[in-house]
Amino acid sequence: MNKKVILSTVLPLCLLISFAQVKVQHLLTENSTNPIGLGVQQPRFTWQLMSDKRNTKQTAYEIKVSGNKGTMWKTGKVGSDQSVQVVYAGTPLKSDNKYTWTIRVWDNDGKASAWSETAFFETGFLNTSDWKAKWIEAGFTEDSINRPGILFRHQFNASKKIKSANLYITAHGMYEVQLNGKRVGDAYLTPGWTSYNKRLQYQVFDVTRMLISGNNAIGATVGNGWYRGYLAWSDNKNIYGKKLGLLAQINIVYSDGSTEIIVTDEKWKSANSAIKSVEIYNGERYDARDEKSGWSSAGYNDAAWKGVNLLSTDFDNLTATENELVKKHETFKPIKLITTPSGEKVLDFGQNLVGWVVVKAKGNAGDKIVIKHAEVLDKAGNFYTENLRAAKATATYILKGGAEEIFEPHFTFFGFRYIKLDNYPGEINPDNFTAVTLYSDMKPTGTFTTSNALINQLQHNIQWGQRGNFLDVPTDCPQRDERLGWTGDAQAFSRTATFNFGVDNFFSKWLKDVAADQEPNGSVPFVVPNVLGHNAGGSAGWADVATIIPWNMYLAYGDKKVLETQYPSMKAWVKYMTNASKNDLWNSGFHFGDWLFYRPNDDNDGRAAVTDKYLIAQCFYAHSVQLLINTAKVLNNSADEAMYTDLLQKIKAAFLKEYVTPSGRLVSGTQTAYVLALNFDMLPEGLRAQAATRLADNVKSYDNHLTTGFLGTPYLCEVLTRFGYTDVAYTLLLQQDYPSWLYPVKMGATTIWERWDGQKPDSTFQTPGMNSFNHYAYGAIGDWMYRKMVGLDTYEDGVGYKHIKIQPHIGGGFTNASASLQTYYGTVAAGWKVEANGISLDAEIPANTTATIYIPASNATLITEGGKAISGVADIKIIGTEDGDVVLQVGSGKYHFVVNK
Ligand code: RAM
Repeated sequence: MNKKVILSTVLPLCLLISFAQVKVQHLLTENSTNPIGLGVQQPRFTWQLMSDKRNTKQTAYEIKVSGNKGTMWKTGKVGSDQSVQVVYAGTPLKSDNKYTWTIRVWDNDGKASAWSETAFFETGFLNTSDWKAKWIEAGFTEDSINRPGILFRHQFNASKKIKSANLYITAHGMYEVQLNGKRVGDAYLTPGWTSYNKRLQYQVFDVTRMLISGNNAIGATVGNGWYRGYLAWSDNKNIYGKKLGLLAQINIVYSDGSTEIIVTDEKWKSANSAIKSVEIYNGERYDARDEKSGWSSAGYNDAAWKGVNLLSTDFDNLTATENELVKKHETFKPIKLITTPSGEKVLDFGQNLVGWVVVKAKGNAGDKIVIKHAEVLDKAGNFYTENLRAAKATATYILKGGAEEIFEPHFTFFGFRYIKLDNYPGEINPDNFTAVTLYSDMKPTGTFTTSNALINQLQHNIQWGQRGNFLDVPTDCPQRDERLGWTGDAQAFSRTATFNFGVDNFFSKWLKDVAADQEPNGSVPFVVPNVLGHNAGGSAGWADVATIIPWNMYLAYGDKKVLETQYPSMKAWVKYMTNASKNDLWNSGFHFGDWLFYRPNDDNDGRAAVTDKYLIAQCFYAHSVQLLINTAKVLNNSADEAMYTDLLQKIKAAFLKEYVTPSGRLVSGTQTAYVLALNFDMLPEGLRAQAATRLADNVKSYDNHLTTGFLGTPYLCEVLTRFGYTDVAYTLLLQQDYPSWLYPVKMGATTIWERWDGQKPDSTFQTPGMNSFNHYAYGAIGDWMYRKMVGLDTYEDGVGYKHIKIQPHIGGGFTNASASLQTYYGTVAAGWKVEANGISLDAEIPANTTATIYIPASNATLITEGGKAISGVADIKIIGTEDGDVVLQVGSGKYHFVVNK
């Protein structure tokens, strides 16, 4: 045999072998890649199987975890198909330690993969006694009017060669920290926002490479932040405390194995910073002339600095960081320099975003740059800030003069598309301005595109609403004097949120604050962290965040721990409603109701879609109880399951008696009333179809417009589709005038608005008292767009996309729609195209999952896959037909179906 022949036969064989073998990749610990500072004793491991072969499944796995003293956990071969969130059960972990792990799997052909690359995780402080540091505060009387940022510094000697060093740090206020003159890490607005008195997160940074053997210095700037800044209204400040403080500890391990700990203590120094004042709502005033050059480096002369005061406080509220920190993301250059009719100099960044502007400037000492922020221009084209209410949203920089200076603010953020420059020294060069976005560093997970440019813009706006308002906590809005964790908005948008970004850790963390701030009687606050007081809670549809988001996280991520952790909080909320009910009817207390529903200005003509608030309350009461039943089932708590099942029957019976006529008419004839009653199964089977018809008729009676507010909107199209009115859902989706999803798009929106008519057709604005142009609640339609329109969903019997459902709903005149989602198993994708002589459908199913696919076709003989009749494709199982669809069962792989007309 000549050489050529040998090569050509051997090569394909090698390729075949290497591709046929399953691989393990994308190792996650606690849903993150190589995290440090974990605060859990039992981290959860997730991995992905990669294989070019269809229908690849895991039948067994083996995990090895090692620490610096050897093996911590060896599972041996475990017969299991679980590849998501496998709980560590080895030797107890120690604080501030690094562990590595590796995994191999066996597939359904019984073949083993190679061992994966090793991943690692590091534990944080697992016991409060690990803290050796002391809380420090400024050693001088703070300026209580301007409340400038405060600097803390300390010089120390690291005597030997450094093997590793971790910085543990948190603050009363927001902090930024430097070591030897350099910023530590790339996180902003740390330590993030939690219910500080009960839960204050610390961060851990690996600073091994930032330290040197010899003299080092650490310096931190601390500003008001959420801790003691102005929040909510009526001069509400100092919510968590009056004084700024810092707690920091560097744990150093030297190459010779010895250790040293550097801590905040009485040896530190303090001084005022160049940040003259800084508030979340009002922005920052910074005077570069007061910068202290070299302040965070060794050798700096701090003789003029004051000492610090020690604060004796326990560490019980300290907790490791669970969510992704806020980081910088996209940047934007101005698309236009505008001189407005009233003569203002305005830069337009083309996108309503959240973050700040980095500005380059050269000038004389004392020159001032004043930057104001706005979301919109008014009808005349002038800079409009009335809707920011009391928030000054201004960044002021005073130059020190000389070389070019670069400014960006600290400890604040702005929601804006436009900036206005007042008295700018010299000519404005747009090149010197860069808008930088800031938001929690969630992984982007979803894509969604269609043949309709307006709908694609709507999706863009939904994603940007999420970017702007997932800033450590889910906020309602990012620009006015509010920016609070409104619970109703968060629950309404939570399912959609899971499609755009990975929000498992984001919500797990925030839900702990929901529980922490829950009142002893079970009432859940309007906003979390609660800054509105003990009585500001218990509203239907807001407080139900306690049950709805945990369940949504379980559905989207298969996260059972979030259910376990939140279960007491979920139960307490239901208990609250039960206690507030009489004869199983919850018809008392304050409720926001179907917030911002359709209410035209021409009052009293009967068109305002007012839904009885207690009818809404009863629906959400039932829904929360249903979610408890589901959760009790998942947690194998049959006693609770039985108890809540019994309760639910009573709640529904009371609903029927109070709000439904014998023929099935609801006392409120609104879209929201029918949507909630149908979505939460409040009506007996026999009354549902005609209720759905009433809903569809109602839509028609408003000339094919929606009239729903925050509570009805998320389920509107969902219910229409469920009861066979997808055509009506599409009509609503595609409606272009007020009220509709596309109306703001047509008005040039780049984010979702708080109100359907934030800006009216005549370009005037809704009341400035409440008119945000970046509010994600109405973006909840995204859920329907992914799950129903494209049809990419998970089954509840295989949550987290272990059992995928692909059921497209073709319509609305679209010629294509497709979506993809990064799940813990890998990429799930689906998409349909209307072709000249039929339709085509693509699906991508990751290894170790299965999918049920619904293909719109009257029978299986009309369908091909990869050019072959599906009956002849071994990997496809034909299950049957259902409502005009052929139903197929497949395993992992990529599939291209064609349905011929
Ligand atoms: C306003 C906001 C927020 C909403 C509350 C009830 O402050 O619109 O989104 O949840 O009211």
